[in-house]
Amino acid sequence: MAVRGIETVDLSVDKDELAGILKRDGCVIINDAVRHDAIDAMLADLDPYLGRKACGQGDFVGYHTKRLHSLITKTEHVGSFLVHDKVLEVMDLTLGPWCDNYQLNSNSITAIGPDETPQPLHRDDLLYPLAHPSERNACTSTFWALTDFTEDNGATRLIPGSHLWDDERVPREDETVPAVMSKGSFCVFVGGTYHGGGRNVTSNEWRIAMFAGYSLGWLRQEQNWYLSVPLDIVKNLPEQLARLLGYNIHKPFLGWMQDFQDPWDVINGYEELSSGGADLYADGAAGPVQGDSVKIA
Ligand SMILES: O=C(O)CCC(=O)C(=O)O
Ligand SMILES: [Fe+2]
Repeated sequence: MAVRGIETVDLSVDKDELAGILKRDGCVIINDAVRHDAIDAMLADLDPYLGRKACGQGDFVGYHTKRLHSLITKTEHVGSFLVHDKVLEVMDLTLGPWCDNYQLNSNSITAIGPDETPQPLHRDDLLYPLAHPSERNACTSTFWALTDFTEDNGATRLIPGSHLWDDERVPREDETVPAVMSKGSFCVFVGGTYHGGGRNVTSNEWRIAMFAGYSLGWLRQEQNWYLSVPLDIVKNLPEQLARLLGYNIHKPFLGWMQDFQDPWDVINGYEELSSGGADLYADGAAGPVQGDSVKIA
């Protein structure tokens, strides 16, 4: 029996309600968060790449699933999804308490085709050697529905509440619930929530998702953005997006360049040796301490 269903809310959902659902279930679906024309514009850019891309060759990546990465280098339309107000609100809630800033961890299309079998259930925070349940959430995942997600075409299956389980408890198929949602909605879940891509039993439907994962700003990112996105592209990104990629500093001084400079300042023309070094300590602090918002549990 499923633990409980996946709660679905509208974009207008109140922040406290959202926080309560995420705390209890570890997951939620936000309905109709973007217009279909924004999706269609992005898919039009990505279609040629998806057409050429081969399917995976493994139980985890699937045998009838196409994955496409480094989307920022392939379509300018992805940016507005990655910094969508509601997504950032969720990241403020689920990552904000344990870092001064969070970052993009990875970002890809996962397109599940006919005949795909279910992906093994897993937790996305398996990237990090953490015990469960943990005081801190290390990463939060979002799945945007670029096509309708149905039980038949491979909707991601989740186990609401499983973020609270310990490491001994093994997830069972009959505890999962499919994230059924319409094109333009997105599903979000914290790193400890068990989930997996669904089985596609249709004869001709591709379930297309855009995955964007975010993590605490002091962790190593899943994808190496510095080598994945050429600097010429980074320089032309909106500052908020470039900082999400990692062109940023986490207090007190993680990630500096040259004379303790913020990487965004450097790629915007800071000349090395032109200063003795910025003070990267937390604002107003007498020494190298963590920023105010970082709680050490
Ligand atoms: O595509 C999906 O629905 C899930 C994929 C997933 O969870 C993963 O690859 O980590
Ligand atoms: Fe996953």
